[in-house]
Amino acid sequence: TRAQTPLGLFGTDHLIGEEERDIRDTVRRFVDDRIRPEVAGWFESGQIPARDLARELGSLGVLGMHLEGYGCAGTSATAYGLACMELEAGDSGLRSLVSVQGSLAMYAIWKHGSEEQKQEWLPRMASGDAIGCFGLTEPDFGSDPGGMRTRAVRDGDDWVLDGAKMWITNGSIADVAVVWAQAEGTIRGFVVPTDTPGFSAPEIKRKVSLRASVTSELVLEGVRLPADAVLPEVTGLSGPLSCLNEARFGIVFGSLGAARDCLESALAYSADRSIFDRPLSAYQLTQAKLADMTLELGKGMLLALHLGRLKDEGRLRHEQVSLGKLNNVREAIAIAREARTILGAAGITLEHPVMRHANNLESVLTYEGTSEVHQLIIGRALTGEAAFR
Ligand code: TGC
Ligand code: FAD
Repeated sequence: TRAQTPLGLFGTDHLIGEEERDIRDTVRRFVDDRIRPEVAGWFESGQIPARDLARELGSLGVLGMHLEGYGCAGTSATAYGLACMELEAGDSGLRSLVSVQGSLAMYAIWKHGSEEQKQEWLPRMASGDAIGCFGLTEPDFGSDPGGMRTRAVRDGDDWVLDGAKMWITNGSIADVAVVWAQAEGTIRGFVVPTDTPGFSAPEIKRKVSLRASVTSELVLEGVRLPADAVLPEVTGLSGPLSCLNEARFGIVFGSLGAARDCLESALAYSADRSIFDRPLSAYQLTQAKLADMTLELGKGMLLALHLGRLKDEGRLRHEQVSLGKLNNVREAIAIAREARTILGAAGITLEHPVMRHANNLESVLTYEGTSEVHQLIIGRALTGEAAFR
C-alpha cells in the first residue's frame, strides 16, 4: 500500500488555488533551506539573527503580504494563512516575527494611520529594512487590555507618553513601536520611533518557550512625540482589537504548521524505529495515535480554509476567528504531545522538532487571547452574556 501524508489523505490541496499553492511552496522551500538547519541552535542559544531574517523574509514577500499597496504583495488572506503555516512548521518564533510585523505593526499603520505614516513606514517594513513591534499588553493588564495604565498627555501640540508594556515580541530589535495608551479619555495608538529619548526595551530572558523569538518589556519615560504621531483613524479598544483579528487569523493556520511538523516527525520516526523486532509504525496502538492526530490536523485545516475563504470574501467575524484560534492551537498542542510519546526519549531533545514545537505552542496558547478568553468570546456570541468580568 502507498503511504500518504496526513493532509494528502484529506485532499485539502484541492481547496487551494494554484497561485496560493505556489506561494505556499516557495515559503516551504525557504523554511527547509534556511530555517530547518539552524533553528534548533537558535532555540538553544535563545539568539536569532532577526535583522538578517527580516530582510530575507522581506525579499520573500511575506511581510504584510495580505495588505495592498506600499510595497506589499496584496495576496489573498488564505495565501497569507498558508504562508504562516509553513513558517510555523519551521518554528512558532519565525511566524511570530512575521505576524507581529505584518498583522500587528504594519496592519495598525495601514488600517488606522495617516498617509504620511504609511509612506514613512510601510515600504521599509515590507522589505524588512525596518522592524516593528506592537505594544498592547502591560504587566498588570493582559487579557483585559482596556484597563491599561500607559498614558499619553498633551503638552502644547506634542504628546508625552509614560508607562510600561510587557511581553512585546520584537521589542528590543524594533525600529518602530505601535504603542496603545490612554489619551484624553479613550485608547489611542501612537507610532513611536524607538530612538525617541525616554524609550527603552529591555529583553525578557530565561524563557523556556518561544526561545527563537525576541520578547521584551517597553519602558516609556516622558517619551515626547509630535502631534502627528497619533494614529488618526481610530479611537477606543476596537483599534488594537481590529489588529488582533489579523494576527489571530494567521495563528489559525500557523499552529497547524507546527502540528503537521510534529506528526510528520512521528510518522518518520515510527517507520524507522524497530521495537520488539517490528517497526513501531506497524503496531495498532501507534496507528491509532497517528490516525487520531491526522483527524485533528485535517479538521483544523478544513476549519482554517473555511475561515480563509470567509475572510477573502470580507465576511469573517471576529468570533469566528476565535473558533479557529481556540481549536487549532489547542489541538496543535495535543498533537505535539502525542507525537512526542511516539519518539520516546529521543522526543525530548532538540535533535527532533517535536518538543521545541510543543514548548512554543504553550506561548501560542496564551498570546493573542488565551484559550479561556476565546472560550468567553464564543460564549458571549452564543448566549449574548459577557462573562469576562
Ligand atoms: P469589549 O467591550 O468586548 O470591546 C471593546 C470595543 O472593541 C470592539 N471589539 C472588537 N473590535 C474588533 N475586533 C475584535 N475582535 C473586537 N472585540 C471587541 C467592541 O465592539 C467594542 O467596540 P465599541 O465601539 O463598542 O467600543 O471589550 P472588553 O474590554 O470587554 O474586552 C473584551 C476581550 C476580553 C475579548 C478583549 O479585550 C480581548 O480580546 N482580550 C485579549 C487580549 C489579547 O488578545 N491580547 C493580545 C496582545 S498582542 C499579542 O499577544 C501578540 S502575540 C505576538 C505574536 O503573534 O507573536
Ligand atoms: P492574564 O490575563 O493575567 O491571564 C492569566 C490567566 O487568567 C489565563 O489563564 C487567562 O486565560 C485567565 N483569565 C483571564 N481572564 C479571565 C476570565 N475573565 N475568566 C477566567 N479566566 C481568565 N502582547 C502584546 O501586546 N504584544 C506582543 O507582541 C506580545 N507578544 C507576546 C509574546 C509572548 C511569547 C507571550 C507569552 C506573550 C505576548 N504578548 C504580547 C502578551 C499576551 O498577549 C498576553 O500574555 C495574553 O494576552 C495574556 O495576558 P497575561 O499573560 O497577562 O495573562
